[in-house]
Amino acid sequence: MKNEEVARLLREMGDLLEMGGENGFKVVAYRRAARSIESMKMDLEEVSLRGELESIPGVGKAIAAKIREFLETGRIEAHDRLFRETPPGMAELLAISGLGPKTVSMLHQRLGVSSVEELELAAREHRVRRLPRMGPTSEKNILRAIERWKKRSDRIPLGVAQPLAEEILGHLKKVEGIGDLTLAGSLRRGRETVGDIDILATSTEPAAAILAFVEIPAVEEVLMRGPTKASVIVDETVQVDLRIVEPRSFGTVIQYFTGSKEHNVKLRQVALSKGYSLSEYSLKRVADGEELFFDREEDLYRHLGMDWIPPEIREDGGEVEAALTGDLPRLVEVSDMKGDLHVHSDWSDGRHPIEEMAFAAQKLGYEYLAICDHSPSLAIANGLAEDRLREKTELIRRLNEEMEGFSVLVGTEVEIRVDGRLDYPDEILERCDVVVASVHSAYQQREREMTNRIISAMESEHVDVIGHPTGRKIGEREPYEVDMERVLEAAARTETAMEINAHPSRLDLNDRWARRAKEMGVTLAINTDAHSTCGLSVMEYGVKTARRGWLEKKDILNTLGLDDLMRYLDRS
Ligand code: DGT
Ligand code: CA
Ligand code: CA
Ligand code: ZN
Repeated sequence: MKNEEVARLLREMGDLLEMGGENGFKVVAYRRAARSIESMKMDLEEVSLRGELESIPGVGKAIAAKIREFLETGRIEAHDRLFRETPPGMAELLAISGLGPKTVSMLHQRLGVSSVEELELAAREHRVRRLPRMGPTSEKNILRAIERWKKRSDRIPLGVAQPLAEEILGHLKKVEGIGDLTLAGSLRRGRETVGDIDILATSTEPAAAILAFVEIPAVEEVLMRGPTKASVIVDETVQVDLRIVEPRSFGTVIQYFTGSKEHNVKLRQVALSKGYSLSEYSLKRVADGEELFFDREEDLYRHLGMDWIPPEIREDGGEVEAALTGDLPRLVEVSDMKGDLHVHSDWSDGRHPIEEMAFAAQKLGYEYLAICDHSPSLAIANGLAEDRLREKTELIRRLNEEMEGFSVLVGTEVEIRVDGRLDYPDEILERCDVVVASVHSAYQQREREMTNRIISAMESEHVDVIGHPTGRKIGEREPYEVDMERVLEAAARTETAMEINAHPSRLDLNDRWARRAKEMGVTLAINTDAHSTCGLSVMEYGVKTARRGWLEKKDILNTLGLDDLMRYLDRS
């Protein structure tokens, strides 16, 4: 689907124009077109083929021509030109949170600011507070946002790295001579961000394998190339390392390169205590220097007197001790998931109709899907007024009569308002099968207020799940200030499930809080928050996060079959 890319470019054009001092209809037109294209269900290519581009709200002759240009050439020349004409530092200013194009334009015109450094200086010298609509507080906020921007990590989100890695594995799999092939490093451990992509393989012809690797079309640069290993760059900034390994030590090598470093240190201690020295390639008996090789990881762990440890928990968080005593958890798996309790449809800000979401979920082998559209106060996401929710409920009832072996559940993602009240009255919530309650506003509240706000939502007997409980977006937005220990205590007491939002930019709760929640007796739910049928597939990231939090099937609400789930939801 080209829709998202086109919408992004058009929106960027609006921003760039506005930064350049343009205002009025042109800026508005680009944004309006971007919005309609984003929420459109049909593929732009198809619309263009039918000659109907101009029937899209906000798209006139000029914008339609630009869309056609993109569909034919993959670029929009006017966009590239605007980008070239904007001083490079200014586009970067947009990445400072709280700064929109209008403010950036004013900063440029009044203070001559065209880079983050210049903005920082201007704020420190108190020149910013003298501008219209600015003051000491906004100056302080800008400085704080700049600090955060400087600390932003260049680590790659799991949701970007995993598909890239799979694409590369797909190419390598077809190369002559390659035998075993696996991911290693933090990506195999399922960390929420990774420094690079580590791949290990065996091959009867290492040189040919390395050659094939550096020639994969996605490779943009070759950093290093030797007889058995190479490092390349894909997707502008992502480093991929490939190592070709001897088959007889494959198990030992993948163990080493899967890490974590801390886990490996602990494992070497265990080896020493049993009279072995563990290296990258082998296990050596200290007494007589005899070297043992393992082609499978399982055999290495077993030889050290322990169970095989799933990569996700190899972080020196007690897993080595548990493996030695046979007390490892049986971690939850994607195939344990029986449904998804938080997705959106085109009734609010989702892209696809309820039927399509339901069919897609059924195809994944689920038994149920809860359609949780937004509530009225989230107007930008087209939240549902009460009568529309009733209408939607009717539609779901009819749909359920048609579907076999699958149930669509009536849900809502209800706003937790600033004061902790919910955005629908009790009699509406009562009629929903599943109520997810979430915070989408007033992120700046103080910790006490935010904590109490979420806890009061949990006190409602209708609330089943707290959605994305800390509000963070990886690399984009810090979690809001909240006393999570108190929230989890309340979750245990009120028997409210905590969500692990599986969207790779959220993963919220994160692995550590998920583990803490389990310790405190809280039930978790792993939900995708899908806004389209493709969005359902991010479940794997949520499950990885749950596994990193040591969670088992029994800790997770939506591993229950439909009947057990309904009994659980109806209790009170
Ligand atoms: P990343 O890439 O920063 O997300 O994290 P990792 O864990 O993938 O680290 P990376 O790519 O530097 O190395 C992959 C694995 O190799 C790492 O998890 C453990 C192992 N390793 C690398 N360097 C060392 C080291 O100096 N000591 C030990 N014990 N293991 C190492
Ligand atoms: Ca790595
Ligand atoms: Ca590496
Ligand atoms: Zn949502």
